[in-house]
Amino acid sequence: QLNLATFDYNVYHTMDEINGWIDDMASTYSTATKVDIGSTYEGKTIHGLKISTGGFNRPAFFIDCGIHAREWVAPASCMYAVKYLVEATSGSDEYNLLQNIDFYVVPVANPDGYLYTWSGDRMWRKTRSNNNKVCVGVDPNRNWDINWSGPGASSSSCNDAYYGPSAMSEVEVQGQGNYLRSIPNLKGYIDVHAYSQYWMYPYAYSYSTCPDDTFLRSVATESASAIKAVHGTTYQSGPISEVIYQASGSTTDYVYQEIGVKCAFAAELRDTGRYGFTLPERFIQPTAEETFAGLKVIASYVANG
Ligand code: ING
Ligand code: ZN
Repeated sequence: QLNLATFDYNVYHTMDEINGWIDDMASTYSTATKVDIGSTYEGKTIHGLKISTGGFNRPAFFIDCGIHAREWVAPASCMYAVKYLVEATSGSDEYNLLQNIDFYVVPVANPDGYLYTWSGDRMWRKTRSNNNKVCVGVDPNRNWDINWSGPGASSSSCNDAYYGPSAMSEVEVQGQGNYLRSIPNLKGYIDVHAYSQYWMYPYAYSYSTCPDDTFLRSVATESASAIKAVHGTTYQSGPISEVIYQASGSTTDYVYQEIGVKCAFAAELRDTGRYGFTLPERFIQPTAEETFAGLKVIASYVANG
């Protein structure tokens, strides 16, 4: 067991430390419950925390982090988000949100990959599955059954955007899909990546505008303003395909189109490339603070149906 009182949110943590922290959060805070999302290729369990003050089938907001192993500021910021939620004091935005909605936070959605960034290759992105191909690993953000193997995904096992041997081939993706479908009133979803400072929404797989473009554009713009208000950081907002690039088989598109969650987003946190994936630890706190402001905007729409 760790000591939560001295837990340092401003350093990057190992997979074991994060799992210990999840246990401690669940045992310390009555609003936090440990949830198991699924398992990994190497047999680990993907853990998350549900933060809820009760109620019955409240609208749920699922915050998915660390799907890509090397994007360390994403898990770190999501752990901060959990801290802010469990420590919410009466009258704060987060306190009020917790009267109406449930949060699910998965700090590390790709534990095998994350472990490997600590022990093998700091720049690893994918899962660690062995598909008897030249290279190991599948991009879990190209493996979903939404325009699978289409534009913006690679058929080469050695490519970082390898879509895998079949749609939903990755056990991590299967587990997460099942878990997301099992949440009775899922109303919001965000996939948190790094880096580039973008706040985005569907589609990734197509350049056409999604049916909720007007609504999602306004929510994303409002999130970017809320982010800027914290530390002056500029985030660009818009559809994934337009802002970043076309990408098939992504989680956000799947949750939007196949699960039917209107408030589906994807974020790219700091920075814009100076440090990239190896963002120094002194930037964790400001990144987490502004990210939480953006997340609260989405949560407010989840709360209001
Ligand atoms: N970028 C994301 C990627 O998977 C993305 C961009 C987000 C694509 C959401 C599709 C959906 O390529 C990084 N940095 O991983
Ligand atoms: Zn990513």
